Amino acid sequence: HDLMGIHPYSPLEDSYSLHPHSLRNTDELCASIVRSHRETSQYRVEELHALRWKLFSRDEIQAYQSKTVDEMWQHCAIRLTDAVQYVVEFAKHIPGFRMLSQNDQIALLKAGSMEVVLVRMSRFFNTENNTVFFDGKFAGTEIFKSLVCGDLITAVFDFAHDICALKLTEQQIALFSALVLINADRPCLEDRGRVQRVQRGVELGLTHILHRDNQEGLMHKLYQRMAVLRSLCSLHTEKLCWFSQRYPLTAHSLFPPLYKELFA
Ligand code: CLR
Repeated sequence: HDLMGIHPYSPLEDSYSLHPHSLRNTDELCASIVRSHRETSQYRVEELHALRWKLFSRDEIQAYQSKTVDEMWQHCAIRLTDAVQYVVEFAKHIPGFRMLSQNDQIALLKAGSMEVVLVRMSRFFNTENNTVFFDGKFAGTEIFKSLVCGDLITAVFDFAHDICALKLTEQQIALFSALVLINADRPCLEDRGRVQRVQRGVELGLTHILHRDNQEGLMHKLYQRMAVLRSLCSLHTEKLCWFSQRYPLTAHSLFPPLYKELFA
């Protein structure tokens, strides 16, 4: 039963460059991860590029800033959950993911879905004016003022800026996102060995496309960014914890169920 989903990427074949068969498998793995990324990324880069000077007006910014803390949290939680839902869809189409137990799928999504949203944020980011595409227009950090978590917002914007500086291609973003998700070191996994086999396949895929793009040096940088992602997500959890203590009713009854399920 073990063989169905991940057989093509079994550890026996990890010297893929010497074996035409597994090279083909790696190509196929990359292609399906890239396709899945494309189909779940909401906007194409060209579309976002065309919109990049569509900014919020002074009055619109004012309106966001006059929201109460709980109104703005609820609003952002809904937007984030929407983004997370696309990441769940992306995960389901990573070869091997659906062959993991439901427990392990959920454990990987709990630990990684927010991280992938943050990787994806770089596609929605304009580095020229430090704005992110949010609610149909580009917004600077000031729009999130009423969340009262300025440190998190600043850190998240800095991260997006930093990822943009790597100038990743869509294929590199796709494979990097898959690697962030399929991580055998996440807590609460039942069958680490199986996750590890899927992870090896994705790692081979990323190595393969970086090699093809002549950018092997990026691998090291991407692993460094994974550590930053972990710290951003624990900051997010910390903020959510703070918010739920102060506004238990909003957190309990007005947050989307998926947001609570994954992050609370
Ligand atoms: C990320 C890429 C997705 C589309 C998308 C939707 C919602 C955006 C998110 C992106 C980036 C981060 C974001 C979020 C809404 C609120 C959140 C701007 C662009 C900011 C950082 C506020 C976080 C607030 C929590 C503390 C609740 O495909």
